[in-house]
Amino acid sequence: KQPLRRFLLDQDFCRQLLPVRAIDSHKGSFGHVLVIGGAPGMTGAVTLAATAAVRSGAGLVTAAVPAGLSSVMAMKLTEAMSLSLPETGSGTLSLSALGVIEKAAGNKVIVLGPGLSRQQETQDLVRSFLANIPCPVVLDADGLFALSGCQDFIKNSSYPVVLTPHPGEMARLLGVSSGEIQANRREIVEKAAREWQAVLVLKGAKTVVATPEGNLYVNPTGNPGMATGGSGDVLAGMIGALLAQGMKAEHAAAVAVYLHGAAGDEGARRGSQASLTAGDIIDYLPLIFQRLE
Ligand code: NPW
Ligand code: AMP
Ligand code: MG
Repeated sequence: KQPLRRFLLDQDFCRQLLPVRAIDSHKGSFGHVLVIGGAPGMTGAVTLAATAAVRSGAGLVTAAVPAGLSSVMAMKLTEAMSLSLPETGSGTLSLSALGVIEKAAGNKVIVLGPGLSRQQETQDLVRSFLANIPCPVVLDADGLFALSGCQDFIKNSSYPVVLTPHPGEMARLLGVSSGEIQANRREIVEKAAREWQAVLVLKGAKTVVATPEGNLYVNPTGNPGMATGGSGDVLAGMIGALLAQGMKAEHAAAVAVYLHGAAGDEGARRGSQASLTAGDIIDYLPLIFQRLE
């Protein structure tokens, strides 16, 4: 077991790590994020993740959703592209989407899980994907649901994996109550990051990011106004975008967590915590990035 290095995240840390845009750069310089998710009734989650990725500097973003939803996605998204994937009878992603995903994955970063659903075949698809990870991955939401008992898959990945559970999802992964997670956040996240060999983002007030090597980042930004549907989907897209721009996984996760909270704080300050929406977090990102440029 290696010694822990603890960091309190701040603006200078983010400024130092964010990629500088070279004068002759082009969209190919900033990576391609492929957001995979969506199910009937949950197109919003993919929309938020994909839009957040666009607003966080990714060169290209594609939202890959079940075929029946791709025209809805095309209506909702302008800057991001959409990709139609094979679907089950209930309109969620089917196992045969795996081949398409593997083909599309080259040179991309995948954000897997927002609004995906917990339909059995869709969950099987996630596990098949995790058994042979083709590129850097951010696993969130219903993507995390499929990870229970399969943590060894990510341990063997040759690409970085970032997991973004809220306390309820972390509790499910460990088979304990969310109360137990909240009572012992740092110790639990440190241990899981080491054991699962993944960058772990345990969300909630004072989000903590832990690495397999024993680094631990604590986030001071954010507020209870962010306890609203879709906030986490925004964060997943942001982490994907920073990964796609070439940041190391732990830095992409830590910087995205800080900026996501800062955007939520700005939204609450100019409006109110009660009225804050996940979309507002995205809308304040330009202001937050401006402070760092
Ligand atoms: P409780 O209620 O406190 O007992 P789930 P989800 C617990 C999509 N979305 N601290 C909570 O426990 C997502 O992307 C789509 C402690 C409850 O049991 C997913 O695909 C949207 N406990 C899907 O919905 C917008 C906490 O966890 C459980 C906790 C399901 O995701 C919304 C709830 O979590 C949403 O993002 C905390 N801080 N937070 C859209 N517009 O399309 C949660 N819990 O069952 O994992 O469901 O997070 O809603
Ligand atoms: P999710 O539950 O996946 O939608 O994620 C919720 C997001 O909002 C995470 O990034 C949380 O850290 C953030 N969030 C929720 N509640 C709070 C809170 N009380 N203080 C700070 N951030 C919060
Ligand atoms: Mg979530």
